[in-house]
Amino acid sequence: MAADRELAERAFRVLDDFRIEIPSWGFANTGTRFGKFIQDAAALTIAEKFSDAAEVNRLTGSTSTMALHVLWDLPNGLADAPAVQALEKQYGIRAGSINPNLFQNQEYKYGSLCNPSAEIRARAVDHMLLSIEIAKQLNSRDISLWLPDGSNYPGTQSIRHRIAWLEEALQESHRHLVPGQRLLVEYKPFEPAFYHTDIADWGMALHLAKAAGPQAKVLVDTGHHYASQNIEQIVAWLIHTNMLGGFHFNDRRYADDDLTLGSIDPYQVFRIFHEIHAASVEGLPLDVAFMIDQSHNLKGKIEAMVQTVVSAQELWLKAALVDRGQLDALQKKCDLISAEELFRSAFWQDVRPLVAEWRAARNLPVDPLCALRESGYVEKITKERSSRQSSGGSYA
Ligand code: RM4
Ligand code: MN
Ligand code: MN
Repeated sequence: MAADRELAERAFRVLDDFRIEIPSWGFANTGTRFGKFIQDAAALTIAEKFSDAAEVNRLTGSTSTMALHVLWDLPNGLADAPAVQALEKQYGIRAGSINPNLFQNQEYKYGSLCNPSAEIRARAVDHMLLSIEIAKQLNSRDISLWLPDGSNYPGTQSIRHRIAWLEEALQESHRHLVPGQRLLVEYKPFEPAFYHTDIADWGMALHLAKAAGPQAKVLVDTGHHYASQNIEQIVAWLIHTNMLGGFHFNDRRYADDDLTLGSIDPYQVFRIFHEIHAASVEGLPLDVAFMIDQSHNLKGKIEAMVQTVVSAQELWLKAALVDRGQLDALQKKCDLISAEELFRSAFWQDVRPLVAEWRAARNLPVDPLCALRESGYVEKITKERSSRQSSGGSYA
């Protein structure tokens, strides 16, 4: 009994500390490069995105910030900041990471920060600076840069010149950060470019973050790896070098699928979380932003976000429950079977009753998905929003 109490208390502490940021674009109509299936309940305005985010936070208790994408959420730049601040107050959700958008302008056809034209590069840097200003206004700590730049045909661009332009652009952006702000550099192997991508992997992102300055770190989007890449090893390296800034969580089967976290390979999320817990127990410096980067073309958006956060809570707790003292001893002895069994058992342990206990203790709905269904929220917004939905438009 006492052991049960101790376990529950440990679990409660782990879950109390768990925070994961949800993306505004997860509530909007988004699609694949082939098309979008419009959903009647999708959010059309930033106010609706805040409202949906508040609902997810009410149900899960772990998502008090929402990532914003500059062009989609603040199309008028700084002029939109006061409206966002009002929504923060109204809904009790804070603006989270600010995501520059360097992938929609026609002039970025041959690149943004890496465009061979100095004029276009300068305009892309201006957008970075605007994003940093917006982040300052909104008290957002992180600017998360995902860069679409690259080329489609061999020999058509100087890969090296583009590296140098990118270093300059990131250094210039870094000069505008205030203390405490961070520039997170995200990588992705391909798409939209299909021959070379300027920030294709964690090595390139690590170099660029180091070149940019001390407030720049690497962002790992779990969907941005080739099949069978060992992501937890990349995470371990980034922790070791104190360069891990944050995550975009989602799952993948083929490429950048943006599927629900843990829906394809929950063991991988567990292994990533294990690296973070292990480093934290060892007292290593860690300052890692957990964010979700998912958009659902087919699933209901709020349901999918709740499902995602619940999966994250469960996997985070499972990984926290690995007996690290014992694991360390087994690793040192090279007792492979016992070490693996200990590790695997934590993964297979059903923590759902513990999470439910925590929810009840914190006045959260014990079954968030069921509570969402019973609340009538989705029906209500479906009625309110359906007549205004239209097809087409940009990605989000
Ligand atoms: C990219 C990348 C970025 C996200 C956009 C929408 O593939 O993951 O982080 O902002 O998609
Ligand atoms: Mn991402
Ligand atoms: Mn992506």
